[in-house]
Amino acid sequence: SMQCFPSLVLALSSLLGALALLQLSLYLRVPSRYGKHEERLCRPRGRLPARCAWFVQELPSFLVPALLLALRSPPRLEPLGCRLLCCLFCWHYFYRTFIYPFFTRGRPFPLQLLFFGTLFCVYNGFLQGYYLIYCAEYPNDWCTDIRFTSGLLLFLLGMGINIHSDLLLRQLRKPGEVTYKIPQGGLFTYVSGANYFGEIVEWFGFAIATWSLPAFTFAFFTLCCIGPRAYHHHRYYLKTFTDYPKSRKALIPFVF
Ligand code: NDX
Repeated sequence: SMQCFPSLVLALSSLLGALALLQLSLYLRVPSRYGKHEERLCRPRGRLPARCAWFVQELPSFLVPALLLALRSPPRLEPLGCRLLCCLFCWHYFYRTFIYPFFTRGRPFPLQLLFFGTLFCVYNGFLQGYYLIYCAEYPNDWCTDIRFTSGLLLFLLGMGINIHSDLLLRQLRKPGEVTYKIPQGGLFTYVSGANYFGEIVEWFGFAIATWSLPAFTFAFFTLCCIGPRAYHHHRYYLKTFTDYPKSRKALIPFVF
């Protein structure tokens, strides 16, 4: 049966960190090519409807840790912190897999990115789940530790912002429509990438609550992945809409 190999956790986390840096260097200058940044003419490749694509891509991030949790033998009942944290991760990806895709009105998603996205979700789902279920050790009163409580609060706040902002984006379109409009309301009043801001707050909250290398590395990866995307969305809006609100920032309210 499986056991904890700390060097495996270290190796997988390091590779994730390296991928984050690679991503930052790739996507600071040019955006990742899906959604409003896809270059139609240059890439006549296959695409999958957004619903299928997001479902397939995100499913492993739910399934892998959920299976690890369910199949661990003997079942790990103590400490409560581990199971709670693993459930938080699964909860996010339950939303992202089973709820988000069924309501999205996004454009078809490029197959090539779908392939890498799915691989990424298997990898990260395994790393976070394996660490929490086989390696993490918390004192029995971790649930009352300031890191756990403040991290959990940030996680819930970020998740709320993320889900609400995704809802606002969806309501910009009628079913079947694929045009872009100026997002309004909620945190979009302050930033172009309100959904990304929420997601980043969420994963840094998770990192603080778990106080672990894999979770901090994943939060950093998220920042390097969707941070540049928020910046490119912002530039796209400024270029496309002459009446775009002047005071709105790219990612962080009032700052950047
Ligand atoms: N999926 C995380 N890297 C990613 C898919 C792409 O969950 O090769 C990471 C995730 C993957 C990426 C994933 C990992 C890295 C990959 C990358 C592709 C390349 C990259 C694999 C897995 C890679 C290396 C080199 C390291 C291997 O038509 P449309 O689709 O544009 O419509 C949009 C609509 N919308 C509007 N509608 C009307 N008017 C407007 N103005 C509109 N603006 C947008 O709203 C969409 O239907 C919807 C949302 O669009 P957008 O662009 O704001 O968000 P999107 O990027 O699609 O993300 C959706 C949600 C969001 O909540 C975000 O926070 C979360 O997913 N997310 C996304 C990406 C990664 C991630 C979270 C994370 O890292 N935690």
